Amino acid sequence: MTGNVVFMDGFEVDFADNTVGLWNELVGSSGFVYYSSTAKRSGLGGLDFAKSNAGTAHYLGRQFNPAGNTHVVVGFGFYLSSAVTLAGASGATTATSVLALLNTAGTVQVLLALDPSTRKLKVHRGRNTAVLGTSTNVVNFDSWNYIELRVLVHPTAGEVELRLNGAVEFALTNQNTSPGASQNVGTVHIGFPAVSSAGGTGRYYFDDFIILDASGGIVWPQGAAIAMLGAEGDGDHAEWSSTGAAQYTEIDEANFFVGPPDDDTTYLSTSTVDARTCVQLTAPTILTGDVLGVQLCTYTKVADPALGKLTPFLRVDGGNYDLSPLTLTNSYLWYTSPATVNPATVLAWTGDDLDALQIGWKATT
Ligand SMILES: [Ca+2]
Ligand SMILES: [Ca+2]
Repeated sequence: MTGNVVFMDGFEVDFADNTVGLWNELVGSSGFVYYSSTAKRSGLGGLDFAKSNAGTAHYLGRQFNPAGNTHVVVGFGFYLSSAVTLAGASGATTATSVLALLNTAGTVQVLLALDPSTRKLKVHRGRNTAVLGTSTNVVNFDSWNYIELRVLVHPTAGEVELRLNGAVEFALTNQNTSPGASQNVGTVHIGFPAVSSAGGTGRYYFDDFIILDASGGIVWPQGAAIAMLGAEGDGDHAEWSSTGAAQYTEIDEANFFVGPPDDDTTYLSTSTVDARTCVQLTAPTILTGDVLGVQLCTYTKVADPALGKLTPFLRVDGGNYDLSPLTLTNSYLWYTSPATVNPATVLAWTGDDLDALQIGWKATT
């Protein structure tokens, strides 16, 4: 297991429409992002993108690594509705876009687009310039497709490989995949990404979205599903103040597809440096195949400027394993902390590991 999880989202929380959820950028002029309990490939929910006005960009974006990655694999479920007429972009390309990988400076390195007339996938260099490859197979209407895109960013020795429903559509080497001066990928846009004066029309669902860093070895998600493990009991540390009798009941409202967190109504808090709290998790619902990784999701803010950080941690077999500290603001935001392997064994997670796992948080200055 060599692919490191960068970011994943199974869209398992019922966020309000037109909010970023676990992402951190939302661009678009009207209602078009819906967290849905029906537009899903697996689990409790998925993401519904509905866009009827061609000509502007509408997307969710995520900056997933400030330093940038040079070699990534993106995998996701993709549903294309036949009920909405596809329209091409109004820019130089005739395709409508699905996903863009940008460098840390905000330049589009490669764009994954859908030809509205053939329903074949195209990978462009840059916003809408050279077509590097076109799929042989087509994206199916009204059912879930699974797309995997691998990109090695380089101005001459770049690589692009596209898989659609498990079939290798093309695998290119010695490509220019880096029109931007910074040769990395630091941001992903999904939906109808920022293509100058472009952006198509259509209706897409996304689910089971994962990005892996392939610099240490290529791992293909191969249709991986993403399941949420929610809080179901207090863990071994309960050193924070609670607005209720238990710790976990104050932070468990995102467990099920019933609504977003309730902010300052029920919560845990502390002003004690190094105080820990942790919770037990619901049993994993996916127990077949390999576990590509775990991602701890935290919804939090800071009220005391002296305690500006929070350290998420994993508790495995009685040991605490701190993840990277989060730098907080005084507004609630979602943070994601990937953990590709079990820190106690430094091996891939197993179902039994996940069943016993506790997750928690430590106040950090
Ligand atoms: Ca899902
Ligand atoms: Ca709460």
